[in-house]
Amino acid sequence: MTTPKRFLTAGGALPLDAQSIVKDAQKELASSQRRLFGKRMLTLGGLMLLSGCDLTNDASVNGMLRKLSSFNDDAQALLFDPRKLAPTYPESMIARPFPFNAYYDIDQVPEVDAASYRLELSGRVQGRRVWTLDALRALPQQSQVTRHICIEGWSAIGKWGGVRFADFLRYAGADTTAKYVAFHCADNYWTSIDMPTALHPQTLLTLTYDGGVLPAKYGFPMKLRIPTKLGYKNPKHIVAITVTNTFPGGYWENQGYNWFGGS
Ligand SMILES: Nc1nc2c(c(=O)[nH]1)N[C@H]1C(S)=C(S)[C@@H](COP(=O)(O)O)O[C@H]1N2
Ligand SMILES: [Mo]
Repeated sequence: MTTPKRFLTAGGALPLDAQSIVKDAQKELASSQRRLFGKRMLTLGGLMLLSGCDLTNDASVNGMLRKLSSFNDDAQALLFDPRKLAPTYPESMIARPFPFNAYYDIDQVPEVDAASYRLELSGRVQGRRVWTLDALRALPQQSQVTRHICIEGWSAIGKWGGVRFADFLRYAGADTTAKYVAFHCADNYWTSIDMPTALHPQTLLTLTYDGGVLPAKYGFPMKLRIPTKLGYKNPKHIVAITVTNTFPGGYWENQGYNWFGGS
């Protein structure tokens, strides 16, 4: 019988089983990543070689977990097909009432004043940097019925309407060759997306929900609705948008949620 390999730090045996933690993280990798490597799973040993990690201390374990996560981001970005559409549904399938979710309770929802509201653009933007709600409402609008999927284990079909985000970026003179678009929200939430997703035809800067003005709980005055991404990549109450080549991270992403967050 072989004894399990122990991992030693300068101070002695590692209290946590480094190898099993990394193995669990590896199992979590999306099946998309397996497709990328054909039928072969990248082995733990292979990843250790690639990343130079030896898993002998906490820093090394954390480094490996970060590697796995960014590796997953890269794989998802490579596999993202900018023309592939998320499913759409008949209006009869809309969930009523639609669920509310945020990192706080519903009685903490921010109240944004419509008249004084301004959407501010920064970074790689040549054109108009300050937008009122009326200016946004004056742009061509469209709506779609899609499924919102939350990582916490629920999904619901809803109908959102607004401006195609790719069009908005062009109206604003944004550099669409930049890598990222970041969003800051009235409740201090923030997230960011890759440019191919920003330009996806179903990514909408939405101002309405189910035919009416977007209610406060669903993100008044606007929610970026991205049906190709998980719920946490769909920011509500957006007040600032930055077009940038510097990786911006996000509220949940910086706490370990996968940054690409494809659904
Ligand atoms: N500003 C802001 N946007 C946010 C969040 C948040 O807490 N604040 N939560 C996200 C998460 S995890 C989900 S599932 C959806 C929920 O949107 P809903 O309340 O319209 O269902 O909003 C996303 N966008
Ligand atoms: Mo979510």
